[in-house]
Amino acid sequence: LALATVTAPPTSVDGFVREFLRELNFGQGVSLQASTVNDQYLALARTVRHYLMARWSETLRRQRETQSKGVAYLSAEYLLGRQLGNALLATDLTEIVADGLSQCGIELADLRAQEVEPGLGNGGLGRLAACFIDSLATMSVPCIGYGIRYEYGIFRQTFVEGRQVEQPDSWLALGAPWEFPHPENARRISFGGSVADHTDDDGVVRRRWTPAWDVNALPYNYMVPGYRNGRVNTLRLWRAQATDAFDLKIFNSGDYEEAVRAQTFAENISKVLYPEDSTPQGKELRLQQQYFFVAASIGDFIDQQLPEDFDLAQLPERIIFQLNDTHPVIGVPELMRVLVDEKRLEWGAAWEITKKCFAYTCHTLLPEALEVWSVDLLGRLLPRHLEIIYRINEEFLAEVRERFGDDELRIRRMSIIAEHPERSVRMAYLATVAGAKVNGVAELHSQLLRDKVLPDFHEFYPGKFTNVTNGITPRRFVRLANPSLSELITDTIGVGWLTDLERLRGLEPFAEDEEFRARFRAVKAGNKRRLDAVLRERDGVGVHDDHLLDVMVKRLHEYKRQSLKLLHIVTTYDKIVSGEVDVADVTPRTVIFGAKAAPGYKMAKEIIHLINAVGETVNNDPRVQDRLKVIFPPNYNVTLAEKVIPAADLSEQISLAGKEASGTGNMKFALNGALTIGTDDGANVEIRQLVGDDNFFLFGMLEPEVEDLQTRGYVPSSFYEADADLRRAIDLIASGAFSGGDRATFEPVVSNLLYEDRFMVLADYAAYIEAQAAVDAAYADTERWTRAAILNVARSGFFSSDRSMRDYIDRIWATPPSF
Ligand code: 26Q
Repeated sequence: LALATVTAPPTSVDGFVREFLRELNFGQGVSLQASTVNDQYLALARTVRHYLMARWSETLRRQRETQSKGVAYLSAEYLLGRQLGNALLATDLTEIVADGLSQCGIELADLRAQEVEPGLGNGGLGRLAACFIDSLATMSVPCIGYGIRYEYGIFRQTFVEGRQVEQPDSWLALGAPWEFPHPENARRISFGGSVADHTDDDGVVRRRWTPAWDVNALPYNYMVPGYRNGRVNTLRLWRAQATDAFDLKIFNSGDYEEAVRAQTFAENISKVLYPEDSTPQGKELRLQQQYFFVAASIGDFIDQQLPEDFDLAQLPERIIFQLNDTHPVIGVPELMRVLVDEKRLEWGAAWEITKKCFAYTCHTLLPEALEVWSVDLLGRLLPRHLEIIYRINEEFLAEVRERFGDDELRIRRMSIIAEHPERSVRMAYLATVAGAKVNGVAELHSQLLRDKVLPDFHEFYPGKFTNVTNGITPRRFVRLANPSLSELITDTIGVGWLTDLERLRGLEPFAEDEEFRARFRAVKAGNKRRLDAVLRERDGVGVHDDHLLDVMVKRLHEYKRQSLKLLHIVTTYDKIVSGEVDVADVTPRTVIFGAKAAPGYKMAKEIIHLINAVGETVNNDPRVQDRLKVIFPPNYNVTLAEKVIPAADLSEQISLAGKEASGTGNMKFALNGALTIGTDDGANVEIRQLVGDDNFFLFGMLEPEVEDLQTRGYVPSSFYEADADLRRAIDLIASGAFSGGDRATFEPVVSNLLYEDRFMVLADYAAYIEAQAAVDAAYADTERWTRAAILNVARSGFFSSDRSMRDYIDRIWATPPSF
């Protein structure tokens, strides 16, 4: 009977201590006295797992029993952040564990600090996936996340003489206590070879794919605990392993070296996360990764999660595959292949099913970020899939012709196959044709998607397009990251807000309460001191708690315009050292940057170098008297975000209007009581609408103005000529003031701004400087600033990813019968 259900260990301090020591002794094989911090961390993680186990098996049992419709989230990235704190929060075990550990002479904080975060994503898109699966678990929605178990996640960033140097992220090196390998569910994934007609045993001639090589896909499961609701969903990540065929070669060919090389080749597929997050190169290994995880996931869902006698015509009633950008779109021809070639459905029937099973989320507006695969490469790696894509395209274009006649220009524009500069497959078009729905990630983005990126498709399928504005999980980014603000909130409006974030509205009246404002400021000051301690320990530099803390953390990209922030710093510095302003009149500010550049993105790396160089000069110039500081902690990641964001006063969201699809950092800052200085871009638009113009520093061109300037012809140097402050800032950089007098060092950055400036930094400079002056003025009025900060928190409940998930359910997933 005890075996019929999984039970959890007793929820008491004693019960916990017994379980923890058992794990230490029998799991790690050490005594408490002899154990290292890592032993203790691993034992604790496994102990916490035990508490989640019963809920997990119960969740799986219920899912098997009810067979209700669920979501399979397909994402090449999950930027999860540390697991321990979140698991303790979800199970409400934090206090018991802290008490139990302290009885053993251990600080919980030290063990939490031992965890290496799984950095299996680049930035916004990967973190969004992590927030979404958290929300779905918390809302008790059946969801399985599918992705890749990269052996190396996003690189570890260091600086050598101010320049970025990348190091491998060995996140598995000290043990992986959160994962559950399931070799019994391994799948074989094939590649290459050829396709030919073949008469099957039923006498029907079908296309048959004879692949050239294959790999094993080994699943690793991770728990996705809902917040105190007894539910634990699953994240299933695939690891590539050589198949026996490779091993056999060792014996048969006698060429041992070649056989081992082949083995390494197979295992390379899940070796490392591609660190580019917007200008993808058409690398073959990347396409292998995509097909590898998507084919494994779709096969797994059909074979493992459905009953054996399942009627595949009912598939859309059981599952929706949500495509996180185009990275998993090869799943569309894969499902067609499975249904037609393996399950022997008619093409038409298979297409009807497939069209209902996928939905596509687009995360970009940059044309160079839209994924395409050369027909040549795709045909070599996945010949059958290429045929299927061609047929999908043929039938689609026939429909277009039927509607619009032989409008050849339109046909060429809409074809899934591009002819120039190279014949290639447009993955976003394939996703749009196959998806039941297509969504953008913020109102403005969805509008631009309809009007600028996919206008022909919007005309053809008007009902297909929708918006779901992104969100963030308040469990991690408010409760875990900002415990003192959370306590203040709960003290003021009671419990319940963590799973119903609109309740933060209840804080609005307290913006007028002087005592509440004082407490709110004390929270912010405390968070600054905490950040100061973290940064001192980490990098040996601190932050002043009487400074305005001005933060720009996000991937380094020209369109995000870190260089605009830099020009503001250089201008302020220039005004101090030239004596134009009295240093005593300068609002004391510390600017924090956090940003990784894709290793092959030259200009981004130059900008990183320049930020470090400006920091070095400004921070050490006695004339500045410590009233302007620039710090750039290396290796910004989820763990550091959780410390930086709660301490921030000012959130920098300064992308060129129309370029940032949504942004999600912007939401995290607002919910932690920072004010935003931002352009009318992405979700900034919605943040400003909600928090109010008085509580948001808007600047810069609007998207139509950007378009307009682009068509009129943008000449950056004309802005340089016309603005004395701008000229001085750029000249100062060009003069070598930040490079020991060497004018060559930053010449590429300077030239780029003056003669190219794709993202119109110079055009928005004056407006930005003016908005920053307004920030200084507002910050001087402490009570007014605090009021605005409180209103930012109170009015940002909309940005909970729980709300995003409700919107996905209502607008995309809820084809009845549903959740
Ligand atoms: C594709 C092919 C080959 C190699 C790399 C890639 C690749 C990888 C990652 C392309 C794009 C990404 C990531 C994109 C991303 O993070 N986009 C961001 O998504 C956020 C969540 O929706 C938005 O808030 C941001 O505005 C958007 O930039």
